[in-house]
Amino acid sequence: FKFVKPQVAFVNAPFSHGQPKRGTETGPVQLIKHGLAQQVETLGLSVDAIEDHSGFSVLENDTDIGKLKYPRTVSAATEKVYQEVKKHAQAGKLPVTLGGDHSLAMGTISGSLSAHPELCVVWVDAHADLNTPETTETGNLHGCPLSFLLGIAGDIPEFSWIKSQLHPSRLVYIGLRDVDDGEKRLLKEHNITAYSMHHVDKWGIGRVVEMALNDVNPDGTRPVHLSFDVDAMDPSVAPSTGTPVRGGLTFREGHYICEALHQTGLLVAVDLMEVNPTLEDERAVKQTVSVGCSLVRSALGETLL
Ligand code: Z70
Ligand code: MN
Ligand code: MN
Ligand code: MN
Repeated sequence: FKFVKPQVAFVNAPFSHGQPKRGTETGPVQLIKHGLAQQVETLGLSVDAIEDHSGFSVLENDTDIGKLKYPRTVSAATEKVYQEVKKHAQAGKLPVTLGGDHSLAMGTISGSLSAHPELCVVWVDAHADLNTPETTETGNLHGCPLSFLLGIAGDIPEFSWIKSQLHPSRLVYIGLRDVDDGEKRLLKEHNITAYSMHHVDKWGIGRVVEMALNDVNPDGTRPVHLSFDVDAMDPSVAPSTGTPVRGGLTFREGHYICEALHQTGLLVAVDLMEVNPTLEDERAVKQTVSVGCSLVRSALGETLL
């Protein structure tokens, strides 16, 4: 299985109700305005016409389910992204989903799994996004997508569209530094491999990526889905995001991850999430959008030489 010069399909997902700060719904349009689609074409890849997706509306009377906030709104948005990513992935294209908040990964990874059942996931984030409806302290669904994908969220009928399950051994994290106590328990309980910033410091990003890929994809045969939360980057590199956490990936460490995943030839989908162009000043926004674009370019094959 190798994916050589795939057709790229951007999935714009203007959505913010998986977390409390409005603004991530303007992420996709700002990334595209910055020239991302043309930049990707410059890499020699063909890009689908950008579709204008509506239907990310906030549902009325969307009362909390337990602690979960905007559950029906999040379910509808993520299911829509699922259908989009599924359609493109089944057509042999490489979907690049531009968020939007990270709850959308329920949709993107479900979509990838529908076309690539052997999928493994590299989740680059300051946060584990592994909370269950029981363990979540905030009720924000962007802190929960992986519990739904792993099938450990319990039975929430509103999310019954999530059929495909990701086995915990097919998930690896890079960049963690703000993990809730409940999530730490879940990581241990399900034996999920995670490389925190401590491991990046200890071994360097080169060895960390090598080990991460060896953990989830030892034979190098499985398709890889990269879900990149821009808050994995240090706030000095990507300031315009809802929950910046100090001590993050440097500019080069973030790009190295993307470059190394491209080099595997196994990348079948990319998410770039949590860019919030309404936070911080104009310079910070421009910097964050620009970094987001260059991370995607690296994942799609941009090289330094
Ligand atoms: C916390 C929660 C989170 C992103 C914050 C934070 C989760 N663990 N994810 N920012 N991207 O609310 O569950
Ligand atoms: Mn589309
Ligand atoms: Mn996240
Ligand atoms: Mn995060």
